[in-house]
Amino acid sequence: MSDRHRPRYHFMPPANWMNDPNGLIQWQGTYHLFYQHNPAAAKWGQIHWGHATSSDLVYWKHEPIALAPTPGGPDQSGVWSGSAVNWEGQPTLVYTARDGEREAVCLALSDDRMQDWKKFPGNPVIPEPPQGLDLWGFRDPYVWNHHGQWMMVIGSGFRGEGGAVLLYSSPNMTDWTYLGPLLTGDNRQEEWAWTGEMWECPNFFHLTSAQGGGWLLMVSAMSIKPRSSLYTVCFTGDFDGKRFTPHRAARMDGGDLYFYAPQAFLDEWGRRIVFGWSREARSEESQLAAGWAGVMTLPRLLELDPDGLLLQRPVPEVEKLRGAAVKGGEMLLEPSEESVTPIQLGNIPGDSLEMEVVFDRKTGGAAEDSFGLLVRRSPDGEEQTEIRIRPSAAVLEVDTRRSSLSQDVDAKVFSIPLTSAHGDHLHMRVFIDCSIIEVFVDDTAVITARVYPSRSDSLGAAFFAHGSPARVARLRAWSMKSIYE
Ligand code: DQQ
Repeated sequence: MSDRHRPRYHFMPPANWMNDPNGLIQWQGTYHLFYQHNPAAAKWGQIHWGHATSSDLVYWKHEPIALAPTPGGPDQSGVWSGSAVNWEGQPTLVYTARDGEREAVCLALSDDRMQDWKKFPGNPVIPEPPQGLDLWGFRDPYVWNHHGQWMMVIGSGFRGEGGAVLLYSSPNMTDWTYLGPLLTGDNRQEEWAWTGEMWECPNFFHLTSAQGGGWLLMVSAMSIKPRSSLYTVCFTGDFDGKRFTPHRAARMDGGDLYFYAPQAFLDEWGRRIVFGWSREARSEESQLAAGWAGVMTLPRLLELDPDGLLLQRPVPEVEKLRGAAVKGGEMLLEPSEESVTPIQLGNIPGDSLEMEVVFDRKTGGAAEDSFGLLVRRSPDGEEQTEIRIRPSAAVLEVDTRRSSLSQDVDAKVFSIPLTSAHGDHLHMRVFIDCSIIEVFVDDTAVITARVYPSRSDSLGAAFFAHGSPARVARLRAWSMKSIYE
């Protein structure tokens, strides 16, 4: 395929539209990734569940479409997001059935091969939201087994109040009892981030750590008017079997709506792994012309550090894609507004690589001081994407305002706090795959961004420092193999 912006080592369907990851599960060793899919066009529409399998979370095999809307059925307008569980030894999908504006919870079952899904004859298992509540939305069931009892969280919002996650339980997977809201947002608070009016795609799970761990609630916060996806919010706290008491809340990815509707699952090794959906940042017209839209992020391993801070890093399997490598030693970056320090990438293509850079950690300084990396850079710097650290504000930023000369793209400065300040060094990993860039700093600050350079020579990389000197302790870069060849 000749489309320069089409990623080569991130999961995508063969063609057309993809949004949320769904039904993530490892079954008898095989990873299954389902996803929201419009097989008819590269735009959102009549949503099906696409399906792919993998033995290593890196290389994927496309499988037949798993679920399609049934004419006249409760899902006739779309098979929306949901999760997968092992229900008495049988692979079971728990999904949102859309009929017009109505949303209900349905099940689909298969044998171990997961090639032929049958909708449960007793569908819908939850036909409507609880009575007497004034809600925005009722969708995206996420199910787990809690001490022998089935539990489910559903995304919603209380009108005039804020987003909400509704908690249900069931002894048998088919009869569900509403237990009350697991957590409700407050649409007036903006102390650290506004959490919108509705919460989509809740995920709720315990993350174990050496210190015992904690419960995590991930929600995709949405504004109703204007209708827009905001970002994924992650709460960490305690769960007593009925109520969740959050102690900490943070945006999970500074790329905001470009890392949305993530789903986490536990693999057979006990690892909690999350995939997010990265939507396109170019016009619908360009997406239709390209014939594809939507990319899965790299699978990320979730862990808690000793202070209860969420750690996110790509699963180690991703390293098998590394090819040609370059290394660089210590380097002092003199501050300059005009000149940059080019990075010699040799044979490594500047649009398909991983970079690992260790910088000396800096704190404080003047407000305008910054340092970092320029990637997808044309030789004259006309196009470039700036990945910068601003020590005074203690933030990581990805600036896409000069990423493309095209006016067709959403370009802005993405920002996320640097929450971990341990040690003398700051550890940055950058994954570039054509139009998707994922930046991880100290495994705690993450930004996913989309870029569409218009120049075919926007393939360079360089270091920069503004305001005061910075120091690179070490650099390594690898070309990344395509998963599609
Ligand atoms: N996408 C699905 C919904 C979900 C939203 C529809 C989040 O189930 O709430 O495609 O992106």
